[in-house]
Amino acid sequence: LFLVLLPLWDSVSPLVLPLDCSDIYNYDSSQASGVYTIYPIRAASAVEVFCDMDRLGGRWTVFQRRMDGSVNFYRPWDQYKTGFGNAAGEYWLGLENLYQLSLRKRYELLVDMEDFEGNQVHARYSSFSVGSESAGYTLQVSGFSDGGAGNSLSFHNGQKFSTFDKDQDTFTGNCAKLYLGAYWYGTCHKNNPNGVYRWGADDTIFAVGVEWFTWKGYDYSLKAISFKIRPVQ
Ligand SMILES: [Ca+2]
Repeated sequence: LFLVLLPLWDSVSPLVLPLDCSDIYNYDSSQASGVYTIYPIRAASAVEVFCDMDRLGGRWTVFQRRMDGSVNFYRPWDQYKTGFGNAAGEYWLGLENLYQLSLRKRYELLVDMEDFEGNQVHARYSSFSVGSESAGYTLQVSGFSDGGAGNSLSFHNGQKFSTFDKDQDTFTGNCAKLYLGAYWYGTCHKNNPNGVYRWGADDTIFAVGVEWFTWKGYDYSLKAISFKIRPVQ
């Protein structure tokens, strides 16, 4: 009897490594927003992440965050694959982690953003997943609902991820080099969250900033943007 019950008990125990912030919340719903360790792949895959336990019911795993321009996001493929930055500040969780999470659960996506005047808007998508590296870490996103930001992401649905040293976009040129970011570029972008942090309105170089076109256009670089996912219940 003990041998039968042990796995059942174990499956709801905090001793099981959390896959994402939703697991952390479900073990203890009093947990505050902050930095936690998750295990998107297996025990050896420990990675620090910011968990948003407040917005729209919480349980969000933040996989991209810009907030102060402290981290350089113009980085090569291997770093976008594995992740970089600081979970307490600006960071990218990593494409392989996103793929592994997508394998295990069905996720929704929330994109929160803020300008330098203190305005806050969001865009929400009821379905989000990232494919395997051999498939180019292809983005699948659908089910838009507007929180004032407009829909700048559906344009990128079905696109592979590109960095300056790995051009997988559908443009004749290299979108990552042209717009100084790394993203699921098509021909090229309607949002550029991994672009140059340039503190607000700036039209000196076209569309290279941290932008969300349907909210602020191509000549305004946002103060903050974050991409966060949680399992669909
Ligand atoms: Ca290209």
